[in-house]
Amino acid sequence: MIGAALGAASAQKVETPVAIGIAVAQTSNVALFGQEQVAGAKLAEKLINARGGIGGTPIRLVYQDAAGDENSAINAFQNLITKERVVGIVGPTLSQQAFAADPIAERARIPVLGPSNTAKGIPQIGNYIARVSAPVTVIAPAALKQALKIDPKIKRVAVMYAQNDAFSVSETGIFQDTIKAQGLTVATVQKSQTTDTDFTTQVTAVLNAKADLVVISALAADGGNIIKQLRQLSYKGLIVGGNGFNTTNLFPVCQKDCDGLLVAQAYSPLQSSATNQVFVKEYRALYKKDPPQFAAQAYAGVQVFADALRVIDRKKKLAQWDLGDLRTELNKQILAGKYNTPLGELRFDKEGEINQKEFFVAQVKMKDAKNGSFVFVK
Ligand code: ILE
Repeated sequence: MIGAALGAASAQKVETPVAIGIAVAQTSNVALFGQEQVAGAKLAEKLINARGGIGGTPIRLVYQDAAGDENSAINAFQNLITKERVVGIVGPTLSQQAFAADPIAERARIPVLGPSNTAKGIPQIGNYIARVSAPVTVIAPAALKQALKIDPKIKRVAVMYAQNDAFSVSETGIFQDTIKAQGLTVATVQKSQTTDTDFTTQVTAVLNAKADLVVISALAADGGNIIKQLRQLSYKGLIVGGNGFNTTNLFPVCQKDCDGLLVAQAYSPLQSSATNQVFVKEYRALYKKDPPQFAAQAYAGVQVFADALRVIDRKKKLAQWDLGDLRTELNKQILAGKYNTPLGELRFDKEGEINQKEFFVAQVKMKDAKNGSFVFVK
């Protein structure tokens, strides 16, 4: 069996407990999101196993740090596929990483559920790639429309985005289309890098453009600094942040200047389904806080794998499957099923794109310099 670790998946039986790979950012700036994903995945493993796992067989999550760059994500995927022989992978954290790592899984025929990849084109990477994270096309417009509700006099919108990040590029495209479709003017478009820390040039251009709304597509560390520097240089209007701003880990970065930020949400602890209310209660009991979107999505990713595996297991016990055959069957079953998750009822289209019904918008309310919360306004 030692040699089998290097051999083709097709000659291997499925091991129990059933291994599911989690390849998210546990280090780097991207861990600002990844931490929440690990928290969500851990709770899923705990609850699924407490309820009997897959027809009596427990699941076992295998973590590989995908960090914040493409190579780390590729290595994490390769380890999970060949060494850990997982049945499927939840990951990576960034779309930028998914475009590099997902093709590895596609070639090895391992189902992947993107837990937070929201750029356009992710499910189209391959037949084995689906996602539980609603794309920019459906989420991004919500926060912008909320800003217009709060301040109907908004006319001139400044757009900022991280040009070295696939998701940010994708999201800003949707934001800019929505701005125009709402009859507003794009007053300026400012580009930065996710690794930048000084945004004086861009912020100065935004102020010169006399914008009455700023819309930013970036990740949490750079994005938080952009907000801080906008306020330091006296920008007074509303700010809409994209999906990269959807974590309380942003608060220590922009501190009191995070106050008032609008961010669309693919998840709300207030969503009333029984499944979500149990999830919220268990999350609070374990972590002493409300579940954030990235935790809920990672939880949903693990849950979808478990629910689909359960259907397969009822036809033929998982331990009797050939690993390669099971991965293919699992991929088919994921796309065929319907799932009651904390995100609400989910299905996938035939390409693996998520079909989710409810979206929300929250506004940041800071209590003091470092602590605050997302207050749901829609
Ligand atoms: N949604 C983004 C992406 O697809 C980030 C994920 C914010 C954490 O890359």
